[in-house]
Amino acid sequence: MSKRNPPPQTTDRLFAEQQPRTDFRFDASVARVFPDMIRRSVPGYTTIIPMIEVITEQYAQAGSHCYDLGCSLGASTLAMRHGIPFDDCSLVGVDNSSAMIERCEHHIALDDHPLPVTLRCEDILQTRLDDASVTTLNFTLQFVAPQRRQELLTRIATATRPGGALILSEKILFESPQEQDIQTRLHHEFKRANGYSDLEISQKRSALERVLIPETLAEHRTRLQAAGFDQVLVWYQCFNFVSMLALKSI
Ligand code: GEK
Repeated sequence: MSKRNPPPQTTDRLFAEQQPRTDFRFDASVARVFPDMIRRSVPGYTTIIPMIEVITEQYAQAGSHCYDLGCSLGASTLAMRHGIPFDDCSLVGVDNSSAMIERCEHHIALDDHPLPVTLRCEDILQTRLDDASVTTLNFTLQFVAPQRRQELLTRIATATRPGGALILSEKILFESPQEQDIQTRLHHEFKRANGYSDLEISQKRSALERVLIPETLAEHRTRLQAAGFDQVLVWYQCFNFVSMLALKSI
């Protein structure tokens, strides 16, 4: 793995030209523009990443495993790496997109923190989880089929030590149609302010329609509690994007 030549990154123009509707996929073209795409599309992403470091520092436990599930290019993995205050922890990043994992390897290699990181190109529904203190699902659960979400969260909660935490960031739905309209409009305005055209916004929305399935905060809370987490709180919200902290009592 070369430390000298990180893969080039470019501006996201994937939906700039009129094109036939296809489902969004985390392929090589998305991996190439991903840092620009997520920063300009997800309100709060640039705040959430450094806070993952702060939260990880609070909940990581000596000798435990920390997991970043749906790690993409490793932004949240690196935040966790810098937050873990113990050198006997292991940190594992998992993503089932080989294009993401290949580029993630370069990002991890360029970061000179000594804590080793293991990357697995695996489905998070299958990947082995045990003896965890901190697990992150930063905008990943929304891409898992809704009928498989409970099984995944139960596996995470079961693998988590008492006193451990899950950081769960998601795009959400609102109970009130009026609030849904306002928050959706504000999200689109955020994208416009970041240089996306109306055509890009609408083509991306159609591509994600069957792939990214948001749910209400109430649905997330109920599922996290059923999974075995004792406390669930929202620590961040910007428009229709939230980050929750699910805790297991000591
Ligand atoms: C960040 N956390 O930068 N198994 C493994 N990976 C999956 C699965 C699955 N079943 N489903 C989706 N993914 C990152 C951002 S992006 C969020 C996470 C976004 C992966 C998928 O390949 C992609 O890399 C990631 O989850 C979601 O903090 O693009 O909005």
